[in-house]
Amino acid sequence: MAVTPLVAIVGRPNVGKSSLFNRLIGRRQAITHDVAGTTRDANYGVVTWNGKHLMLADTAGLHPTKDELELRAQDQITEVAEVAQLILVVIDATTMITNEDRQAARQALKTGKPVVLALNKLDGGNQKPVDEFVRLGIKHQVEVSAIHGRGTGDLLDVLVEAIGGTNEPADDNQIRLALLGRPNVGKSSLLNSMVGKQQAIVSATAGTTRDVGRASVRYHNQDIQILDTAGLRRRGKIEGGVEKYSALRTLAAITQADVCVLVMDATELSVAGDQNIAGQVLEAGKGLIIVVNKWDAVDKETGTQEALTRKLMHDFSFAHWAPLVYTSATEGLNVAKLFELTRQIVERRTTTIPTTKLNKVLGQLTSKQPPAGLKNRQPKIKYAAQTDTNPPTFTIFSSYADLIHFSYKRYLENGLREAYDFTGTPIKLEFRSK
Ligand SMILES: Nc1nc2c(ncn2[C@@H]2O[C@H](COP(=O)(O)OP(=O)(O)OP(=O)(O)O)[C@@H](O)[C@H]2O)c(=O)[nH]1
Ligand SMILES: [Mg+2]
Repeated sequence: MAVTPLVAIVGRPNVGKSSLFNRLIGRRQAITHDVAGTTRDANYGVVTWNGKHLMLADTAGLHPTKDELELRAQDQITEVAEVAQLILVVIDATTMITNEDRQAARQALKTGKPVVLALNKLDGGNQKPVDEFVRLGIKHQVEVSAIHGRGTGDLLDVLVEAIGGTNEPADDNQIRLALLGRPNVGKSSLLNSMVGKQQAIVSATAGTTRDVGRASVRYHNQDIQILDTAGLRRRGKIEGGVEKYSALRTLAAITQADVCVLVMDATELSVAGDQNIAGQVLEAGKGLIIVVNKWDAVDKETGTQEALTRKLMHDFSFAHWAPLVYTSATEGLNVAKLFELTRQIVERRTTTIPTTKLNKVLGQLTSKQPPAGLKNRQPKIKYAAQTDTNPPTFTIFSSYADLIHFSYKRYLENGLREAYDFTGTPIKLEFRSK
């Protein structure tokens, strides 16, 4: 239903990829949910431009450890070739073109995906002859300055245009459900169990799913396509490449999905990595179900499940609205439940709340607890309107909107969630000064 195209930002070191990424993501970066491990070095993010959503990924930055040497531009492209909808090659337009730039351009074009060239660092005067850039063979070229913000609007225009038709929602009325999670947690087994027949490759060794496996099922007159994501790819020598690859694959699966299932292994929980995946799902604005799989393999006493639920509610408090399901792929426990949850979540994500009703709820919330301000500057919330679905997005007009504190935004979100059932989906509140 809702595909968010993935734009991979590539280029040789020091051309300004991360600065450009930050500039394009803009304010959104700063207001990303405060989740441990997801904000600090979030190098993916959704930008909305003329009503289109794009997921941007700073490919070189996707690796979790800092001290790793950056991948060469060509290796970056190899990694993104299959999963990105568009490749944005960044070069430093104030220096001579290098061989690495040339190879990156050539290789990006070879993927057959749309390619856009950003001529960065053009903050005045020092540009090299244009011929040189033209010879790179990339049709779409945009001059930008990541530091000063010059040309970023033009760049976003070009990105949206170059992506073209692939930006439209796949018009096949299928719900897409992505199974995400670390290697070996049972994603493929869950898919098999959901489909009810053996279709994906399942194995006891980590990293056996070679590609995204897909299977479609029909549930209550609704087609649901299940996407299985590859686990860790064994690529031998480039250790960093392995991690990056799966991070990007996960991201790519998220951009294609309506609802994501974060699968965890009950016998081997790993909080940080899973929080990270959940953070990506939130940023992309997709639905989320948290699954604790292999529940059959856990020695259970009275209170085992309750205690684990409490722990996970705490670990995933930033996604407290996500349903938590205990499954066994091998025994079929609670597997069918995922279909019903998915259907409900998709329904909630497409709901539109009438403006009068919305403002009634908002009025109650603000009169019960008005936002705090400064001495002479008191934010006063005026009205709200739902401005988007998938995920439900609300624009709230207020005086001194920039003074409204994060905790107050959360208060409003929780209040809306109490009034309306948004279980399983993020909602977005956008504040505008008026
Ligand atoms: N006991 C138990 N074992 C399970 C369950 N689900 C999966 N397994 C086992 O866990 C192992 C890994 O399962 P896979 O389905 O291949 O895991 P995966 O997440 O797809 O792994 P990658 O594709 O490598 O990331 C296999 O040996 C499965 O039989 C479950 O619910 N209970
Ligand atoms: Mg698998």
